[in-house]
Amino acid sequence: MLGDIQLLHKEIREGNFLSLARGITVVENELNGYESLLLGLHESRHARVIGITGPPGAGKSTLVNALLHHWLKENKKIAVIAVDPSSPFNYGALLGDRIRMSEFYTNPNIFIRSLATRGALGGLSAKIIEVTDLVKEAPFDLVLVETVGVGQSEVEIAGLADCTVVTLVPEAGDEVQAMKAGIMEIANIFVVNKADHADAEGLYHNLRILAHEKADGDNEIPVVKTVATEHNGVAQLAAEITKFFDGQKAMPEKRLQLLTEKSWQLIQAQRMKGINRNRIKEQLAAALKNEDFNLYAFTKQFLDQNVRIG
Ligand SMILES: Nc1nc2c(ncn2[C@@H]2O[C@H](COP(=O)(O)OP(=O)(O)OP(=O)(O)O)[C@@H](O)[C@H]2O)c(=O)[nH]1
Ligand SMILES: [Mg+2]
Repeated sequence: MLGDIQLLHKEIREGNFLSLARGITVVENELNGYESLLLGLHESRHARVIGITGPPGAGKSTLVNALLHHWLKENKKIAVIAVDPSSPFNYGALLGDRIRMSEFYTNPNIFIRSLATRGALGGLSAKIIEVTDLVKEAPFDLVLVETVGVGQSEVEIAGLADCTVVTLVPEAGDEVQAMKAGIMEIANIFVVNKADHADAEGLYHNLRILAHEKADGDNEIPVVKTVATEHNGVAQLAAEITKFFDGQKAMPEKRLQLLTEKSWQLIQAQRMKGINRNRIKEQLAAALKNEDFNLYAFTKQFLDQNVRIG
């Protein structure tokens, strides 16, 4: 088995897409060899990871599609990891993504993979981290990770990506409000997509003011207007991403911060392994039959029996 994993790893490093797809399945489902595959990864070999986040329907996939067109002209090799929205509400949009992206499925420079979300606490981020790290092992220039951002998940994507692009749209009025509550901290670049809509200018203006207020010396978060469907503003967005990466070269602090965040997520996932609400409920139902039931004693016992230490 170990030999198989070594071969798989070698093929992934050589850029074999089929092997990469298999490797992701191994990691995603924690199949045999999952741990040794991850333990063999080379941290130093990396493609840059760009997180594209924002509310449902903001045009993230359309934007990714337009960026792919742009970067393909520069001969870049790119991977896209689309983190599936878990709610059935988004299913139509997801199908739309597939159709829109299908033109790239046979392109030898583009690798696209969807990742299903997990319900368990910590499960989602740890899996995205693991899969992204595996994808980085293949010879890509850029890895794009699209996630629907609703509150906490945006913060999580920022812990994963070298550059976080927060995509907003004019129609949702309370977004700037939400940003004040923390999204501001995680955005490296703001996109005002659907700039063809009438009130885009207002959102753009407000974001510029916010970015200016939060500016750290000359480092003001750029705000880019796009019409993703028309590919308008996409070259400018790509240029801002490149500029951001160029500015990051001299910042080892950011790398340390990212690795700390990733390690924290992985530790959390490890510690929560085998723990889920159903299991707690089952054991609780049994324990409640005992007349001197005590929640704290129950919890302590549950932890003793279920948490893998070390
Ligand atoms: N008018 C206009 N429509 C756009 C623009 N960008 C995207 N759209 C449309 O907005 C809808 C949603 O676009 P998606 O790219 O699927 O949005 P998303 O953020 O990936 O959506 P989820 O993944 O479901 O969160 C689609 O119908 C797009 O055609 C734009 O710049 N202008
Ligand atoms: Mg999408």
